[in-house]
Amino acid sequence: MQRHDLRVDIDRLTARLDELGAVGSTGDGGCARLALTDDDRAGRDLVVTWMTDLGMDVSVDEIGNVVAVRAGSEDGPPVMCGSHIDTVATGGIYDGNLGVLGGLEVVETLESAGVVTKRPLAVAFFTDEEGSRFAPDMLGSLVYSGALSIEEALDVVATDGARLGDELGRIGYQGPTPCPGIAPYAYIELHIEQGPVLETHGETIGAVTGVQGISWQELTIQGQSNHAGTTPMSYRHDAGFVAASIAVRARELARRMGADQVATVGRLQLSPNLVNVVASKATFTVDLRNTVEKLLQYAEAELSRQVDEVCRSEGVSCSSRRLARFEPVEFDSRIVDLVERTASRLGHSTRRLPSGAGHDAQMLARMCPSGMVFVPSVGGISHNPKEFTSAEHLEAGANVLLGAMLELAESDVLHFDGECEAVAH
Ligand code: HGY
Ligand code: MN
Ligand code: MN
Repeated sequence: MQRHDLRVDIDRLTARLDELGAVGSTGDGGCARLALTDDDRAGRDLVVTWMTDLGMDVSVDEIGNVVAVRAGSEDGPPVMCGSHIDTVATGGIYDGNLGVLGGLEVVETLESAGVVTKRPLAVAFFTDEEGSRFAPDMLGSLVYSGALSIEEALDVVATDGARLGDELGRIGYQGPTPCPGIAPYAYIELHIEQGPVLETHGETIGAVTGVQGISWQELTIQGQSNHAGTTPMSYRHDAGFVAASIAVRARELARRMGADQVATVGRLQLSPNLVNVVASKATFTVDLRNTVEKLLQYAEAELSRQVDEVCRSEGVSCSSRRLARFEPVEFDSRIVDLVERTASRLGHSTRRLPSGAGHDAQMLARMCPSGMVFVPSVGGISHNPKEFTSAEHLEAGANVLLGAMLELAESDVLHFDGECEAVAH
């Protein structure tokens, strides 16, 4: 059979997605495998078993990134695919998992066909992509790419107070392979879109052009606890009111800016969190994103001005802690073209679009020509147990990954002169 005619086995891929999805199952069709928890360990053990069973050479690095390599007929940097297998607490079974298991499906398809590629192939999963327990997000691939030192990363403290290095050791995934990792020949990540664009336009494949900028901060408002019944409104220094006002103003700001601007207050704790006590303290997060760096900077500055305004008028203090800040990233046009060309060759409708979500690919783009393949999310839903992508679309995405990786592994489609064309910040 010609290599171009090879196709994945969708039943095998969906069976693995279901089996991994059952690890940390939340019982409602979703799963929760927060980074470096026992459930994350169980998911890691399962995927490493599959990698080993495929005869791949598996390595674990100092931050727990796992890279499995299938030898090529020649040595040299591998064509890498992958993603993450940690999830948010209300995770679905496709976010991240599809990119890793899609990569294993590519390898198993080649194994079954007895095809050995010129360049080695690698399938990776990166530690703590979600960042919801240990910020920032894409932490493992950030360390892999050399943009965050291993020392700093190991000392990151979780929302539950645990130290990252301690948790990594506890689950047995603090490996010997040094970071930064080897620069792949190229990197390509299959991922669900997690938004409504492909479904709305009736397209099957997204040739992802890049990733929008991400700004995460944690704000702590310090007011004064007081009696909910006896304290006149003019006497109050209500941290709960200030937090709520900032959430409303963030929403208003995104609405007023329009276009790609989004704003989210996703985590909020009040203290003492009692029905009859004016809150003395509020700790909450603000997630701002935009595809244009200058607009993201404007949103940050404008919100900060409004935070000062609200705090002054309520007589409370505010401190803020940066949790994550990534500028927008453009993917290498040669990879974007390759994804689009491969999808068309396979007869799939395709659209170019930026990613609203952060991904490990944006970190690998610092090291090598990188890009992504999107498949539609039903209802645009993600980070929700209802996250769903049809088997037909999963199959289409995995076949585009197969075709693109084969071309990268066999030819000089990149006419690669060793430089990354993409401008990653
Ligand atoms: O937050 C994100 O965009 C990704 O899911 N970590
Ligand atoms: Mn993801
Ligand atoms: Mn996610």
